[in-house]
Amino acid sequence: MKSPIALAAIAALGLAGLAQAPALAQDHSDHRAGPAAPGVVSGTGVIKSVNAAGGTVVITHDPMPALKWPAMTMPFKVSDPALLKGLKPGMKVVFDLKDKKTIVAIKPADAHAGH
Ligand SMILES: [Cu+2]
Repeated sequence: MKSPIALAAIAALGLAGLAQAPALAQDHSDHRAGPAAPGVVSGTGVIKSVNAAGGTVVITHDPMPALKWPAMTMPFKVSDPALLKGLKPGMKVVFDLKDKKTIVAIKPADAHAGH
């Protein structure tokens, strides 16, 4: 007959194994493709047109896996029309998009652009 101590040890191991599963699941739920700011994801694309007065910009953006968006051409609002200063059609840009609709940061993707 097995000792009560051995049975307790086996039970404890079993519980430890069960307790680990949710902990691992939690780690994965914390994974995020985008940056830390809530609701903001980064994207890249090419500017099609700029409407500085209206505070909008049309971008042919690359796929954005964080939003499950394929590549497409679409208009975006910018949080501040000043963000559009110096941007021209044909420019490759990187941008931060908040709540899937408002660009809060945008700049040429080429670090040497504008030099
Ligand atoms: Cu889009």
